Amino acid sequence: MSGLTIGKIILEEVDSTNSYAKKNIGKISDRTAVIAKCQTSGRGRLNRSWVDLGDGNLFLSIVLKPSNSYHDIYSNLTQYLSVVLCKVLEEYGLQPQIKWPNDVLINNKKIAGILAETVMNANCLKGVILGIGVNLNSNQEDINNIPNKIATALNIEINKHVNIEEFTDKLLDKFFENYDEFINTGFSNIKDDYIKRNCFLNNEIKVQVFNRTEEGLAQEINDNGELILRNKNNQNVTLMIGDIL
Ligand code: BT5
Repeated sequence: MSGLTIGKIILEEVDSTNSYAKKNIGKISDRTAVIAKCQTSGRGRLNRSWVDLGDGNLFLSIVLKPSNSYHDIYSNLTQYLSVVLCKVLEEYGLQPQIKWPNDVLINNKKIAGILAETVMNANCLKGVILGIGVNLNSNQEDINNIPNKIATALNIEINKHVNIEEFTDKLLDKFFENYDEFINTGFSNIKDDYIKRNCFLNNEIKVQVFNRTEEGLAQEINDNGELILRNKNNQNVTLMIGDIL
């Protein structure tokens, strides 16, 4: 059953579902899913790109309009979506893991990417665009050609073609099942679910934060979803964003 309150815009081809949602934010209502069958210029964070692996892969942007002003917990929506995605992948018999802040991995290989963008007009929040790409159906050769990343796709992991509509509906239903509760309570609402799937805590790690690198023991995820590193000077460093290397 697909979520009854979710509007859907389905596009044959687009540059990027996030860019489309951004351009049309005034016309798209709250809780709308923009889905493209083909994406020609998919975007990752920091100007990186997201590779379209052909038919049967998911390119989705969820448009949300939770209030007229920005609240810090909206930045945790990417972590919320990573937990939702893990729960859906678990229904396929897999054991996904989360690499802070929101990479979802299967056996250490990246299966999905999440990109959140906010659209503001002066101090007024026009919307939050939560973009997600999930590799659902690919061949190993195309996966191997993804630059700078060891990746995988769901069909490779379960050895079976994946029905994209079924997967999309599962993801959207699960997302909206607890969305209102999450918006009202914030990261603490999913903290346990997030931590139990993590693959980085208690490890010595390096984190790229723009052009600097922080190094230390990944000690904790706090109630805001931030990563606390204990560095070699025994100081705690709190990170909001970054890439674990
Ligand atoms: C992300 O960025 O992982 C966020 C990607 C979000 C894509 C969705 S698709 C729908 C919506 N519309 C958009 O335009 N974007 C969103 P980041 O953490 O910066 O990772 C990007 C890196 O992941 C790239 O530099 C590659 O190394 C790798 N990558 C690219 N395509 C991939 C793929 N299909 N599968 C796995 N890894 C990939």
